Amino acid sequence: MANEAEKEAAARASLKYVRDGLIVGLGTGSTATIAIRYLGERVRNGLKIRGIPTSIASRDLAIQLGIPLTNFDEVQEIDVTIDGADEFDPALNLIKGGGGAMLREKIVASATKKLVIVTDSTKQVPLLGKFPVPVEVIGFAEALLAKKIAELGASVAQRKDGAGKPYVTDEGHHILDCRFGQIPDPADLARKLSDMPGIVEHGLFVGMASVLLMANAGEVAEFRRA
Ligand code: A5P
Repeated sequence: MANEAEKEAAARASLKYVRDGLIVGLGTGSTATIAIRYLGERVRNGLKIRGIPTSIASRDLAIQLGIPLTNFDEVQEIDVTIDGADEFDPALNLIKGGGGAMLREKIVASATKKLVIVTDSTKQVPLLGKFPVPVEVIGFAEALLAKKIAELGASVAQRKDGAGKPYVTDEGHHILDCRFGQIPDPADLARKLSDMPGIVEHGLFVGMASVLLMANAGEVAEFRRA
């Protein structure tokens, strides 16, 4: 089954978690985008939800589709968030941020009762780390942090945009993509990164996902965090 068809199937399966009256976190990335499009279709057919987007791109898409939006001034708890992931392990720890949105994604996830992750079958790994961990940094500290993260054993590269310039996030920061290789203890690494002043956020999501829907060869497998 092609990747695109798997993303489509996983995104479609996530709709069973959405019903009238819910506040819904809207993820970022290609799989979450498909889910937002399905939500838009449901809203056109009468579904009553309010969305909180995790990026400017997802906000713009939701507006275009007519999905009513809200924000943290109005609500402090999100019922369900549908988002993608770059990798997940058997404990449903995640690497996110391939699309550069992990800061808002993690804020939304932290305010969410049920975080539903949708992926194709390429995202499943026994141990995280094939995918680099994106780390969003304050410009002032960038060179210092690149050295400090390298001392933890990573090879570190500044993310570039399509024009070869430093990639700038929705919140105006740069991203360091940090290749650690296999990460045996994601919670430990997450703590070490969070403890470094100047790191705004990183893409390790430990113990946050409630449910993960992974499409594989025509089936959608559902994993729940123990
Ligand atoms: C966006 O910043 C990411 O966290 C995405 O959720 C992640 O990169 C997965 O994206 P795809 O669904 O496009 O693979």
